[in-house]
Amino acid sequence: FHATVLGSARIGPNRELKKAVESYWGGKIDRDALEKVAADLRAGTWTAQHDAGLDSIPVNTFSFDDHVLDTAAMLGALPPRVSGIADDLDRYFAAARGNDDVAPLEMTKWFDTNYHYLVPEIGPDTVFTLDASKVLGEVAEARALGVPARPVVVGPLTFLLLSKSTGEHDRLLDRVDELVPLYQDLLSQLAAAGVEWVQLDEPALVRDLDDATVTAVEQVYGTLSQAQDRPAILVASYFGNLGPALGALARTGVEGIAVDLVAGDSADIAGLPALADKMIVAGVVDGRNVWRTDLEKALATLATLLGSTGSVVVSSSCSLLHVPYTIEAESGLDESLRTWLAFGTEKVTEIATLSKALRRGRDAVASELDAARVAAEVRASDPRLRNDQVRGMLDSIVGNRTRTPADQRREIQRRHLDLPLLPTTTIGSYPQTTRIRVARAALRKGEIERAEYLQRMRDEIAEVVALQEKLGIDVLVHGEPERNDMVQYFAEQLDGFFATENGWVQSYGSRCVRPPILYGDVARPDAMTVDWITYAQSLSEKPVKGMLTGPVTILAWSFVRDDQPLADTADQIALAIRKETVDLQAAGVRIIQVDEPALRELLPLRASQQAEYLRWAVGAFRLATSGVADSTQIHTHLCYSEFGEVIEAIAELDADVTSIEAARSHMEVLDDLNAVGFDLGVGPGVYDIHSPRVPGADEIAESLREALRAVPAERLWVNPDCGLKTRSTDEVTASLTNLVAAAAKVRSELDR
Ligand code: THG
Ligand code: ZN
Repeated sequence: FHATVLGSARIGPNRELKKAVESYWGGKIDRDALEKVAADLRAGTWTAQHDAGLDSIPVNTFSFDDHVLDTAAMLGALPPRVSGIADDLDRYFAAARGNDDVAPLEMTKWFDTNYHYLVPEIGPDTVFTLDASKVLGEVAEARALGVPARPVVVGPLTFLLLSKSTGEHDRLLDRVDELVPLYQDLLSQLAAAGVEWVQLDEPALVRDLDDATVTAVEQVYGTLSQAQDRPAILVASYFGNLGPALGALARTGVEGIAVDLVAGDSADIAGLPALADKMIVAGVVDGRNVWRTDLEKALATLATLLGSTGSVVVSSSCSLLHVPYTIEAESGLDESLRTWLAFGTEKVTEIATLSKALRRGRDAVASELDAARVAAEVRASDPRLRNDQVRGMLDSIVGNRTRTPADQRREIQRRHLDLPLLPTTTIGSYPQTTRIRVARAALRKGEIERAEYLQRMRDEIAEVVALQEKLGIDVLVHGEPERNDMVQYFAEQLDGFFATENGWVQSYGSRCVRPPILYGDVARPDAMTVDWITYAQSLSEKPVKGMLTGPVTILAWSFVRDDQPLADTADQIALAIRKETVDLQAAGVRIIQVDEPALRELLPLRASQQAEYLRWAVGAFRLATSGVADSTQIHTHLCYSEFGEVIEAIAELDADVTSIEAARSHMEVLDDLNAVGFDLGVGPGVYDIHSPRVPGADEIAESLREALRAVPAERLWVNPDCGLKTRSTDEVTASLTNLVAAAAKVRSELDR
């Protein structure tokens, strides 16, 4: 084949799958209705790609929830705790989201993307068995539609490398011998169904691999490719270069290898004679960002491959799971910006164009090449890409990323703030009540005036402040009723961003996000949060925290311009945040929190690139937070544990107080922080907000006593482990009552 993508979005152009799945969970539609929505979405995706000119269409990239969970289900590796559930779909959703009786699988980030997968649990009792019904079903469905289907399955190595061991032995790769016969069986069933090509996804191979893993690559694919009775095998890598795994794969009998030429490059490929008889699926169209492809550059890249490989297929760099469906759904886009972008549908067209150019010559696509070139020129010369004031300002303060030493700040802030030992606080958001959602919807539909909306949000703030006063919390927040998604909230107020209307991307399960598009120099025309915070502060004598999102998180949760280094863009956002901190301080705000929940998320997959990332990421945070006086206390909040590789960077952020998710990791993180000499304020989350369970005061007190064994009382803060947005007001009131009581109890035990 000549033109393909590695996978497709599945949530639906108008989030049809999200709506259907949630209706099914709520008992509003039955399974047949859900299956119908799913089949229609698949058919729509496949036939559109086929009609646009792709000649091999990925199937089985659809999922009711997550493709890694689908793989676990295919391999008989759902956790034992759901095995008693008779209905297969109920069992599947129980593994994904839990129910009254069972906890769900853990969720974690899919490499360095914004998608989250479910982590299969594999223990000594796991007996792998093959159930190929889902993939065979999709193959048959595609066949019936006349679509040239190429089933996609997560490969055995990536499956094991992404799973979690629940037994003593944690090197799951040692169990790959149990999976190989199942994959052989799968291959023969696919061959029997008439499948010509199968794609086995092995993105885990672009990470740093030890020698034993590289050997396993060669053994596993050597064995699989020796089978007589099988389709041709395409091993798909994405999100970076294969490195030593490329040579290992080249030495096996697999027929094709997909390489990411956007996140990675073609340097390794040219030097490998063993690739001369392989099909290379060249990912030249970026599957995870939204910019229109430079077709000339892509053609040049493809040309370098032509001489050194058996054949070249034009493809996306990864699945289109990570980009919205189509720019056609954006009516508010200005006409110039529109021509710079390519979402899923447009990327498929680009791939078809490139493939045509490769086979029939450039003249066959002259007008497409022209249009792409003009769009690139228009983009490059757009005045919005450069804001000289911002650039000048950055040049003048760029070295300015340090504050007075932390111990001196601590003393100044102690006098300025006059807080008790073990101060209590919350992370920022309070429950997004129905009232808030109703008001937001009414504003959007034009049913209420902006002034009315603002008044309703102020009423919410007043209520949240009153609640915190009543509970006896020491450092208050305004509750963030005016923010829906924090990144979107700031993007809407900053120059250089465009917020889409319908640019939904699956984040996990039925949950989606609409990442803003960061296309030009970032500037802050006006204060963004000062009115809300000063209003909240006017209602209390206690300090109310200013609440901002940090530069790295804004980057991580946006589609970011690709025409300058990320580090430069991070600094521009940092400058905007820095101005906001200065304005907040001038308005009388004494504590400012700059959240960086995504600090860990952008960490490069290869260790060799991590230090450089952390250098600029920490630098951007410090640029954002070093513009205030010593007396202004800077807080930060980090989510999603797994701090391992970034623990030193957390210390280097130099925030006066850091709140972290620790309710579930049993304070281990405090020991880790001590190990790197962290000596600033810290609030290890003392209860898990992701669960509806209300923790008892004794239980919280015990957590605090445990924390005090690692951290002196002068540095310990008391807070939940994350924002309270998703909880009910009743749960929050009960939990915080216990949190305040626990802090008081432990305070009274302190010997002073
Ligand atoms: N904002 C953005 N990206 C994120 C997060 C975020 N990525 C990582 C993490 N947080 C993902 N978590 C969530 C949590 C909840 C939802 C989505 C991602 C969610 N979405 C609503 C839904 O799908 O129903 C839609 C919300 C909306 O209307 O905007 O609940 O916090 N950018
Ligand atoms: Zn959090």
